[in-house]
Amino acid sequence: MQTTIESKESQLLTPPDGPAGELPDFTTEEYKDAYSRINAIVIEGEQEANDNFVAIGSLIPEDQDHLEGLGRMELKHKRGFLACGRNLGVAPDMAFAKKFFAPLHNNFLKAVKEGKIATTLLIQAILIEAFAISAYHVYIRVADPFAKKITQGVVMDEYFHLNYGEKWIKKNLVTVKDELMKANKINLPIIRSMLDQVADDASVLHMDKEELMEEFMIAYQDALTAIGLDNRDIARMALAAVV
Ligand code: PL3
Ligand code: FE2
Ligand code: FE2
Repeated sequence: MQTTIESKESQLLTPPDGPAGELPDFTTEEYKDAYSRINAIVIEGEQEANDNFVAIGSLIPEDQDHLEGLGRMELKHKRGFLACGRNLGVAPDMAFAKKFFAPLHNNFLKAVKEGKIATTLLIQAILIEAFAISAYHVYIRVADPFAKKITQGVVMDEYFHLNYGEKWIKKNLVTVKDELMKANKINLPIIRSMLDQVADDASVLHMDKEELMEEFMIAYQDALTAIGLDNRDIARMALAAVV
């Protein structure tokens, strides 16, 4: 068969075989039911991300304006995901999403009260942002065309948020390393359990759990490298997800 440039391009655009690569039927009740929880999780996650960046701004006065700017980006993301649900005729289950975030959110609020900046940044700018980046990457491959466009715009911004956390922690690493390790030991297992909780609904959206975990570990380990940690520290931190 003669291969034209055009057909090569379309091969590249064809998703891989298997359920995670095929587009789901966005109109079924099963899809909409799963979407009502996943959509709520991202809406709540974006709202809490705004609140968290504003709270972190109160702890780092010299960056307050910048952090409030990051928060405003999160509110824009929230509006984008609200539109995704509306577009599919789905009402987000916000009560479910609030419960989903509660353990991590409570730890965040406690760290703010105690003035533990590194812990707040680990939770919001590293763990939550890496979770969002990985989930959005996987979702983009199987999203409806409307949501795909919105999510592509959002994921670019999330790297910017991750980058803020990386830079602050890197600059202060000598003094905050112990706090960072302790906070990671407590909060990485919570992220792991959030992933477990979302896996069944995600698979209805044709998002594969292994792929989600893989993407998360890439974003998380890249962030730890950018912070200036060595391979041994990174391995030690990542192990908190399994033990
Ligand atoms: C920070 O900017 C955002 C925090 C959001 C956390 C999202 C967690 C994602 C869970 C799985 C969602 C799959 C994507 C579906 C999008 C409708
Ligand atoms: Fe966001
Ligand atoms: Fe973000």
